[in-house]
Amino acid sequence: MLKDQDRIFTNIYGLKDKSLRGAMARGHWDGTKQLLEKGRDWIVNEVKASGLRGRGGAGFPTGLKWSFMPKESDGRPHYLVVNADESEPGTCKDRDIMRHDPHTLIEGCVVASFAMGAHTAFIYVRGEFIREREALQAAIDECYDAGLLGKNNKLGYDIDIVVHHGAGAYICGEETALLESLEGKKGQPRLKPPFPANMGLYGCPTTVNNVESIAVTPTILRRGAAWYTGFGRQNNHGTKLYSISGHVNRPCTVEEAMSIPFHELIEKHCGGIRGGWDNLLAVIPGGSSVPCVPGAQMKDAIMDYDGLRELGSGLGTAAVIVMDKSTDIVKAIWRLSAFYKHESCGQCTPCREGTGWMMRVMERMVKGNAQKREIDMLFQVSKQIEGHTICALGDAAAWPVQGLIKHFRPEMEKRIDQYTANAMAHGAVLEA
Ligand code: L3W
Ligand code: SF4
Repeated sequence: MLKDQDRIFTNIYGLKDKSLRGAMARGHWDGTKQLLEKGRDWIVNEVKASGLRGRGGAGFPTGLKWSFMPKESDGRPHYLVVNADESEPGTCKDRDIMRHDPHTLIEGCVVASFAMGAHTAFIYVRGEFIREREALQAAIDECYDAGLLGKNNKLGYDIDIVVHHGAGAYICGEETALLESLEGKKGQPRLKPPFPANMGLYGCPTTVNNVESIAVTPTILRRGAAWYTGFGRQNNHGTKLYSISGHVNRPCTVEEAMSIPFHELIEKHCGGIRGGWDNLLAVIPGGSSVPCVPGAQMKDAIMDYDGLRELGSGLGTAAVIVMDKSTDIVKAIWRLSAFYKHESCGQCTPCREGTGWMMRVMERMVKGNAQKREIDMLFQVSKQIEGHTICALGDAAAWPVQGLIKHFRPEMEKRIDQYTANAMAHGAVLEA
């Protein structure tokens, strides 16, 4: 288990003073100027060496992403954009950072902006996050008052931080849709390439990072890349905020080491599975966009990118949704299908049409009002969505359905048999 002194987030539950004074007393904003004096290259290289991977779901190496930003200015300003549009079902970690430990994010914005030559950082906050925005803005105002932000500040690097409030669309968490929205347009994803590092906000070099990715960087730089790589396995280093919800005895968000065994995570922080481990049906280990894993396989799972990929799923945002045997798993996945259908921006046909199609078939699967061959058809349709869309929402809609069919096909077939038997008992004439 991670020791308290190794935790980066020292106020994730909001029990301590979250003001600038409180944050400083807990070690934040310590020697920030000295970190900047070490230079852009040192910062980027240290973040690369730490092995930090993007905490928003894709796990792209953060230092590498920073290194994509042009070193020399061609006259266009550079921007840092923080993706605080946390909307992935099950995910509630960035919310806690902004609400209770906002100075980790603000200091991270300074360090990251400096490393990439940006003088303005935008934080795009999810529309529903009113208290988070207020806490963040209050903390930013404190920093302006204390001379840590703005022009001619004490740190010797001019930097402004602008909080932008979204309007409540999941798709605006996709980085290019977020940029469109920030520019005042409809939040629809752009084709990539060009990637934001070349052509981002207002056509300028831009890096988009998740809240947690940015918030951890000052501590990594203070303690050193070697300290960070001391946690987790090769390619899966660091500490991580896990949001654990569903059928555990004590749902929580907790910072733990990467690669912690699932069993340990649940026992130590959540008081175990409701009704005991034999009552575990399935887990969605990384937010709703990754496939579910049957409980029997999850018992020995390692909670990192590779460990969960080997189980056919993913770490995603590390939002761990636990389902016990009281769960109607077909209905649970149908609910996700409905979510993705609702959130599809409608820009590309496989996603716009496919998500609705999947949702409607899943609706019938919940009742069993279907034919068994439709299970294969459903799988084929999901395969035609996966990889054929502009953004990852199409994949995200397809994977939960694929996971259901792969692991719970007998449950789907049982329902169809029951529905058919009931219908025949009532004299229905069924289609061939
Ligand atoms: C320059 C290249 N940059 C990749 C950058 C790219 C992006 C990052 C990752 O989706 C996933 C999605 C959700 N040159 C580059 C390059 N980049 N190649 O690296 O890119 P990518 O395409 O792998 O992923 P993405 O489009 O950012 C993110 C999944 O996360 N997810 C949850 C999302 C929801 C939240 C939330 O609510 N907070 O994060 C969960 O699994 O489905 O697969 O920056 O530009 N050659
Ligand atoms: Fe929009 Fe879906 Fe296409 Fe993404 S995949 S651009 S959400 S229609």
